[in-house]
Amino acid sequence: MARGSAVAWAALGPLLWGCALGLQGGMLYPQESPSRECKELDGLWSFRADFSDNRRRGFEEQWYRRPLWESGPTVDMPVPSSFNDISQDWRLRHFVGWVWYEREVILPERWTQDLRTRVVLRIGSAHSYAIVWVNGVDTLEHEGGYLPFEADISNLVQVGPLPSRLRITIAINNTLTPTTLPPGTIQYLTDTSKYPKGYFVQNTYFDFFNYAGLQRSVLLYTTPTTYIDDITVTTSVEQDSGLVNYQISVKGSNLFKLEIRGKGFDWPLLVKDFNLLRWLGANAFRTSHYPYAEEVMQMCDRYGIVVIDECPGVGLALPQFFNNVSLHHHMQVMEEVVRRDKNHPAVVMWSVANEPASHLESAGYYLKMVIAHTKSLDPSRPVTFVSNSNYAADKGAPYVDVICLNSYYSWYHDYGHLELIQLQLATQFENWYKKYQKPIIQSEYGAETIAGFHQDPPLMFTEEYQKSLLEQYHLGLDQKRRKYVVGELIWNFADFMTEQSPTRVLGNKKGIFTRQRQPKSAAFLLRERYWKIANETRYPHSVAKSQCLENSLFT
Ligand code: BDP
Repeated sequence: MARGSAVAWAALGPLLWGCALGLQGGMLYPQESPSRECKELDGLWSFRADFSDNRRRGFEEQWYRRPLWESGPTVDMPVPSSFNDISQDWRLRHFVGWVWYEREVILPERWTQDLRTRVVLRIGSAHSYAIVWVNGVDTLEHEGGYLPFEADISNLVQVGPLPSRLRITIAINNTLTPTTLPPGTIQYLTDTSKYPKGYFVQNTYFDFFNYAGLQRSVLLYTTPTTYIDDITVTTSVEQDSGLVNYQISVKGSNLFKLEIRGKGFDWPLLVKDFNLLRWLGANAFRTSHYPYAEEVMQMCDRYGIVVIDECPGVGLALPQFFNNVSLHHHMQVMEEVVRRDKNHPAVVMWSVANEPASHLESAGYYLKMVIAHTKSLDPSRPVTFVSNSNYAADKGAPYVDVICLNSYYSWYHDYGHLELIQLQLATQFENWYKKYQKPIIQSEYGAETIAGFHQDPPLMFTEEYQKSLLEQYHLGLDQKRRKYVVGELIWNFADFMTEQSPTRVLGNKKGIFTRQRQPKSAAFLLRERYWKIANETRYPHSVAKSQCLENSLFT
């Protein structure tokens, strides 16, 4: 949509890296500058869920053509937030289908009159399929939640004398299908003795609640008509000098409100979480199981937290999810992830999936292709996916740089038998290392724990059990840490909401902090451990550190 077709690449530094071949255009984080103004559209939007049987009434009646209130009742919906947790209407919590958001904005006169100004509408994320209209004009469509998308809307706002009032309508569909990321299926329940006619449910194959809506900020910003579209920063070392290279593409000549925001972006929560990471002495996390908000990545850069940046490739559990349409979409999503996050020094590795059914032949091919594509987009960073398959059966592991493993010894089996953990963990590491000779990260381990439940000797679900289970894991991890195990990531930082099931008590409770960010006993154990390790490896030339990196890709 950019006006002016000239695209100039200004290379301002030696280009050591011919990357970004597959990246179409930039997705820079909007920042105010002498030549850019921003107008945040966070706050109250008008909202309506389309409860009609086929969920398509909004399109049939063209709700986008007129103010939303004219076609029926609307409710207030805060942005950013997930629509599921806001209303007392239970139907909204589990709603599957199209929801409609609308907001009117008054633009500064200069934006509408100055033809040397570009006006861009940017949506931080809309889960999961979105169509955007500006003043009733179909402007933009985007598939996939968790990543930003934008459109130059100058030609819609600069149309003669003062149409300074702008109506933005966004229809969002949260239905997960076999070709979305994450995938899902819709199941119609046809037994009329049990279910009303047309009754359906959304099946998912991952362990978090499928919150949806405008969960990150929406904003308008301006650039001059000649503007920087993209920046790519790469680093290298020449003799004893560190080099920072950059390539610029120019175009054109408080209190927690958890429960009520779903996973809507929240600054106080973000700052609290980083304070907790610092308190813990933690230095890394994985964006399980989708890219986090850009503000999170910026905080990681600032706080020195390294990140395994994971795309929404979660729930790839069924054979039919490994098809060509999904593969193509998955590659496109990786392009969007790399395009958005490539310049964050915090990102140390890309993860293309979590626990795919990687024992399948079709999954092997699929993962090979997605990993190769990601490497072609960014040859400078290692690529992985997170496996919970058996080492002998996994078909994707040959293609990763680092093996990432999830295991739940003495939790999902051998209930209560904490004494088995060290043996089972050692077997896991030895098998994988013998087969692949690659560095290994324990990317998940943990136990469900309800804060305030106590029992000694420990029983499952108590704080004592979580603590003891982690202790056993740590003994096993310490055996390999100085050899080839290069990282350990607890599951999970904090409790989180999931779908309802007999194994989940108001969500997943494997957090070492509650959802309100209060520590369980295990948080103190981890704090001691992380700081101890940090102090051991503080000096770059210490024996501990060089041993730790032995055989790793990073030497
Ligand atoms: C792992 C999944 C994660 C779940 C976790 C659990 O990667 O999403 O939340 O198990 O069961 O398999 O707690």
